[in-house]
Amino acid sequence: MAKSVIITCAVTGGIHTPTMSPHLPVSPAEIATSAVEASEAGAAIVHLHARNPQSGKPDPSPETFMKFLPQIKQGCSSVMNISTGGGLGMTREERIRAAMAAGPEMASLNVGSMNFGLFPALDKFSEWKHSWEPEYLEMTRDFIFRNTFKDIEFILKELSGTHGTRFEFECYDLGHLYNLAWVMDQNWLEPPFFVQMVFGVLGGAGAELDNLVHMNRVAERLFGDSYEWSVLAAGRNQMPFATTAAMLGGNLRVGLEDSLYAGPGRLAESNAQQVRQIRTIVEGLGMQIAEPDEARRRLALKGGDQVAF
Ligand code: KMH
Ligand code: ZN
Repeated sequence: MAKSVIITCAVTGGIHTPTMSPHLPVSPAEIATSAVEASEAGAAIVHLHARNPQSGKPDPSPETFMKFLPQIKQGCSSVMNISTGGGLGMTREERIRAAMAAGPEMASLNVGSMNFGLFPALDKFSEWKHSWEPEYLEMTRDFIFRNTFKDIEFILKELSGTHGTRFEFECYDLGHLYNLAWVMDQNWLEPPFFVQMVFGVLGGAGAELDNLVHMNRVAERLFGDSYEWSVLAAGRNQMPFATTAAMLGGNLRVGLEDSLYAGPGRLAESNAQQVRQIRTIVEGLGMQIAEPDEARRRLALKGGDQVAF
């Protein structure tokens, strides 16, 4: 029987800005509600960032995270995954603060430096809710998303050493898979490794099917049976790539962090809507989705009762 599909939902992220959609969760209450709804819809993992409740700007402070982490824990049993990518422009120390305070089961870990261009979105809007939004997007024209080998080692050792946190290793291009193979060779962590392949970010691999097939083949060669893989694609490629990942035997990620849409020109009204959409497709193809405890078992996570919140 085919393995079930682990759905991750990335609830708000640090890429989209409030002007882009009225449905983007911003306040701690909105983030908590949206995460719990996504869980009820079928997300075994919720990937979490925080935002300043007034401005909607990505916010690394543990105080803001702590306004929604306990609520989500109370409201559902999904695995809570705290981003260490944070918002573009945050320092390495800022990026890791919330996860260090919360000791989650899982945290994201970006395994390569890259350009990360959000500036094309500037052309789509002429008015902004907050002045930081166009500045943030413009800044990415000259921005490097820094994830050096030293950064990777620092985040990995701090979080796994202190809390036994495990990782969603985000790979935006072929070279990142080789960076991750180097990480594996250091024997800092026991397998399995959860590899999130990312497509369609300007600066990383484009959302084209042969890129997915090739990265998948290389991952298989590099990681053998030591990994679980998942796919996300930004924007309009989100659902097609998630569907393809499931059909190829992988796992998938949806959520408003990666795409604000539910169809061409149609904004998604919630994270749960996107989860329901992909769940319907997956189940329609004759596959099952994974419950949170199955995801915990397959990814060797420490358990939802072992966190510091
Ligand atoms: N939005 C993804 C492409 C992180 O949180 O560590 C990037 C991401 C990074 O998820
Ligand atoms: Zn993220």
